[in-house]
Amino acid sequence: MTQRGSALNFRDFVAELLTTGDAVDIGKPVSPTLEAGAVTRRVYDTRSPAPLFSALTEGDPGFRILGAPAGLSGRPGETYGRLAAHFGLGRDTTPRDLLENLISAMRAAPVPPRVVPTGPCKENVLTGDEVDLTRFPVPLLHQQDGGRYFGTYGFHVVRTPDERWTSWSVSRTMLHGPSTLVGPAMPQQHLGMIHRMWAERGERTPWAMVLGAPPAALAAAGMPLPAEVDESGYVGALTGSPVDVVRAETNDLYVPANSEIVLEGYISPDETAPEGPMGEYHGYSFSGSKPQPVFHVEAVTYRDQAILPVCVAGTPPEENHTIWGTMISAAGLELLRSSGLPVSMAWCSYEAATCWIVVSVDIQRLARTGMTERQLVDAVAEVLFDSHTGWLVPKVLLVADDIDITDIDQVVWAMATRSHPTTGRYAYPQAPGIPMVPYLTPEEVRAGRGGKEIVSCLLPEQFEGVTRATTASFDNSYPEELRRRVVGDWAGYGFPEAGGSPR
Ligand SMILES: Cc1cc2nc3c(=O)[nH]c(=O)nc-3n(C[C@H](O)[C@H](O)[C@H](O)COP(=O)(O)O)c2cc1C
Ligand SMILES: [Mn+2]
Repeated sequence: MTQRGSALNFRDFVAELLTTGDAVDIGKPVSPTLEAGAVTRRVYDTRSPAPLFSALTEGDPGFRILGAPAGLSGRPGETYGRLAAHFGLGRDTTPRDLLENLISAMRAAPVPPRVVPTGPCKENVLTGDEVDLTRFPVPLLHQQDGGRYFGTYGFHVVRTPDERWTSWSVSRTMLHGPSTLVGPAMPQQHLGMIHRMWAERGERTPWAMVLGAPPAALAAAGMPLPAEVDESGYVGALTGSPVDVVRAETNDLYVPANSEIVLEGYISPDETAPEGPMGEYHGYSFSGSKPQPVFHVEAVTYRDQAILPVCVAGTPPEENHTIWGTMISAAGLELLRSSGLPVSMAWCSYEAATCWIVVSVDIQRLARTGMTERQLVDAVAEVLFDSHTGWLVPKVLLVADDIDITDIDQVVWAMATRSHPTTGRYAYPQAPGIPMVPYLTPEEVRAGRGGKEIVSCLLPEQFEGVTRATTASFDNSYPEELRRRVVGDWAGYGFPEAGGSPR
């Protein structure tokens, strides 16, 4: 029996989305060449249910694609429902509940995976000459892309040569040949770190890539946990049960037993090939390809009727914002809080395409520290910008915690009305950061530094724990009794019921 439930079984996750109406089984023939990508892009934009493409016009019959696996939902009160299903949480889960859940698992003891003899991912096994990745419906996602992308929502499995540390991490892979893929393995990311350890010995990196993985495992593989931490143990702590894993056919790595598709083989120590361009998480597609490592596939195993999950990266909200951004928010919040700073919440606004993180500050606690703005900002920079997590996000916004930072309208209001243009912006040109940020100069990209800033939206008196003005709003400008009457009698005034979500 394989383990079940939406967090630990991708097939159950898809079934749950279909049952709750948050996925649509599309029986109409759809082409993996641009059409599945176009439908998925429009699904993100319209917050529609996830598309399950069941009748693809290319690839061997039977294979399916799930688009927008963590897109947002347009149903009132269920915005984060698909995301929450990755963790087995209810459809009404709030961002704060998501983060607290992720953080408690960071603090808990890891629960290592459990090795089982076999599992559904072994229903079909192709090795050697039988390996032909073009039998799968590998989609062309945007017309600007330099190739078809197999791995947009899967994770790499690699282990250090001394077997001390096994990393699960999400990073894209493009189809290169019938049995080869090509994709980035940045040296700051754990995939690149471990690949380098093998390459320095002149050896191939034993490798596997898992697609249609247990959703909680995919999310953890997109989370900047510290180096030397096995994501598998974190998933066990997060879900409360060890992940069932099976040994790969051709190397000594272990993969979740009920995964939809498993590719196994090795990363060449020195061979590269052009990869990209691809529409990316920041919302742009730049022209030109870059040389990246080549992944050789020596065996493919897959479930019957396998489902390939696909993220069509680009303007928000897609999985680079909803999954990556949320996992960064949790890791960042845990770092800031455990450093002792007066921080109550952190959130990568999906609308900012994982290019900023908003941090809310408890101004009462801030006042007790006696810190100046400069001191607070430098302390936040030291904690975040020096970390594996902070490397990923170039901008930090500081706001008082009267602002609900998961509400972009409130963040915009705070930025416009509270941030001083001459004293409120602090640049950190020496801080290292991800070179993919669109506004970086070629010199900054080469140096791997620059373009990082902290914007303070804290008012001067908030450093004394005081807010000079009260908010002129429905919540704050009327007696409670009147507010209750107005809400209660809304239809009586002649308005349609509910009338949107009041803040
Ligand atoms: C849908 C999605 C796509 C991603 N694509 C990439 C990618 O192509 N390259 C990359 O370095 N990180 C990518 N990431 C982010 C990494 O998975 C993330 O930074 C993670 O922390 C990396 O694992 P590591 O911390 O073990 O190195 C992606 C994340 C998600 C959720
Ligand atoms: Mn890692």
